[in-house]
Amino acid sequence: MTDRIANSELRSKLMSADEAAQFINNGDTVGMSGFTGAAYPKALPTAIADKAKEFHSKGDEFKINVLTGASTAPDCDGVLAEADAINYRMPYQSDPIMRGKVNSAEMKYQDIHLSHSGLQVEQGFFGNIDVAVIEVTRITEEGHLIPSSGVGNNIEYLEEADKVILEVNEWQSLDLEGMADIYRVPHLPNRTPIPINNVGDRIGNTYIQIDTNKVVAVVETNAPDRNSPFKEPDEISKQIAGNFLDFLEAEVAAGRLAYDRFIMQSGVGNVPNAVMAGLLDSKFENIQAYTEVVQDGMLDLIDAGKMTVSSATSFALSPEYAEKMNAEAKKYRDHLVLRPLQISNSPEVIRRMGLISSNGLIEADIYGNVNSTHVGGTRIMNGIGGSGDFTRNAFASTFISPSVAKDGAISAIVPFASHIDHTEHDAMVIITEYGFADLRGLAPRDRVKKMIAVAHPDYRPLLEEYYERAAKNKFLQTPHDLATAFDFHVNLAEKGSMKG
Ligand code: 0RQ
Repeated sequence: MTDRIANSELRSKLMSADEAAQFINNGDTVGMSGFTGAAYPKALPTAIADKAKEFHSKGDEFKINVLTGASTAPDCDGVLAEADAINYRMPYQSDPIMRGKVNSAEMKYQDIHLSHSGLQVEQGFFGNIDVAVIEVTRITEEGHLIPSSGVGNNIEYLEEADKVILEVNEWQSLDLEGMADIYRVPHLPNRTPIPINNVGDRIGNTYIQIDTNKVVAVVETNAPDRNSPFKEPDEISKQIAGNFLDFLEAEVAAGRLAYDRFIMQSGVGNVPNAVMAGLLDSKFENIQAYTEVVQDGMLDLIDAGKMTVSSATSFALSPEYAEKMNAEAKKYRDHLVLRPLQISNSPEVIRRMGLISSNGLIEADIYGNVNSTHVGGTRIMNGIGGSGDFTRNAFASTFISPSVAKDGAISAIVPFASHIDHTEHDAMVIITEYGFADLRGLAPRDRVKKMIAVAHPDYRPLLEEYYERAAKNKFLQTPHDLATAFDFHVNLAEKGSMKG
C-alpha cells in the first residue's frame, strides 16, 4: 500500500483518519473532493462526524462548511449531516439525510451552477478555505497527485486551502493514471480561450501539482465509491428513450445532425441510462460525449464500438460497472478524459462543441420553463448541478422525464413552474413517454398545445382549462391566471394529488 505514496516527505505524514481530523476545527471551511458518488474522501468525513458528536455531547459547538464538486455518499454527506456537523454546504447534494436537514433549515445549502463553483472559490465568496481533503489514487515520487475517479473542484481547493489532507485509496485502480487531463484555467482577468476543439483533446498534465509543504496528513483507505445501482429500464423509460431517438432522427431529417459523430451530454439517472441503451441499437455511430459524468451506458456504447470518446469530470457508475472499470481501466483510458469541473462544464467549450444536452426535470410549465430542483417550489430535491451549464450552451437542450411522478399524483407538466431553474429561453425540447415538444421557433402561445400533448392524458383537460382561463386575460404574450396558476401545487399540498 505505501508504495502508492512514492514521495518520502508525504509518506512521513501518514496517520489515521482520527488523527488527521484533529487538523479540522469548529467553524472551518473544508473543500472536499467528490462528485456524484465518486472520488470523495472515504475516512475523514466519518472521523469529522465522530469529532462533532464528541463536541456536541459536551455541549460544545462543532460545525464546518463543506464545499465539494457535487454529490458524495452516505459515508460523506450522510454521516456529516446526521452528526449535525455542517453549517453550510455547496454546490450540489443528493443525500436523503442532508436533504431533510436542508429542508428543515438545520443546515444551509447553496445550489449553484457547477461551472461557477470553482471560480467563486477562487474569488473568495466562501471565505478562507482552511482545509482541503482530497482523495487520490497515488502520490508520485515528485509529490504529484494522481486523481482517482473524479477531478471536480480539487485543483481550486488544493490551491486555496491553508492545509491539505490527502486520502490515498487503494480500491481505485492504478490504471486510472493517464485518464485525467489537468489544465489550469487562468485566473481572471487573465483568461485565455480553453484550447479544446475536439471532445478528446488533451491539453494538460495527467497529475495535479501541489505545494507539498501544505500537506499536514496523509491517510490510507481501501473503500469503494458509492456506486448506486441503476434500475433496469422499465416500459416508460424505454418509451422516453424511443421519443428521444425520434427527436434525434428528426434533427437528422432537418439536416441539423449527422448519424456520424453526434455529441451528447447526459444527466444522471435511470432515464438517461435508458436513453443510452436506446442509442446502442440506433443508426448513430462514433458517438461522443462532452458531459459531466461517465455512466454505465457509456461503457456499453464504448464496448459496442458505438462511442469513441467521452469527456467528463468523474464517474457515476453502478457497483457492477465500477468493478468493470477497475478491471479494465487501461482499455477505457483510451476513450475517457477526466477534466477539472471548470473545463468539463465550461460554457465556452460546450458552446463550441454544438452538443445536444439531456437532463431530468421535476416539472415544466406550459411555456417551457423548467424546475429541476424544488418539489412544490420550496422543497429541495438535489440541485441544479451542471444542467444549467449545458442547457444554456447546448446547440439543442432537451429535458427528459416521465409525465407523472408518485403514481400519478404529480404531473410533470404544470400551468406555472413553482420554481424556475431553466427559463423558457433556455429549455428547447421537452420529452416524456408521450412524445417530444420541440419549442424552438415558437412564440409562447404556440408552445402550449405542444406541451399539453406530452402531458399525461389525465392532466390534459386540467391544463387546457387553465389555458382557456388564462387566455381571457388582458395581456396575452404569456397568458396566465395568477389566481389559479398554482392550483396544481396547492392541491398536492392540501389533498395529496395535483388533480385535486
Ligand atoms: O422519487 O425515487 O422517491 O420515487 O424524483 O425521479 O423519475 O427516477 O428521475 O432520477 O432522473 O430524477 C429532476 C430529481 C429527476 C434529477 C431529477 C421524484 C420521483 C423519484 C427521481 P422516488 P426519476 P431522475 C447532471 C445534471 C437536477 C440536476 C441535473 C435531478 C425521484 O434529474 O436532480 O439535471 N436533476 N443535473 O418520484 C415530486 C415531482 C417529481 C418528483 C420526480 N415533480 N415532484 N417528486 N420526482 N419528479 C448531474 C449533475 O449535475 C451532478
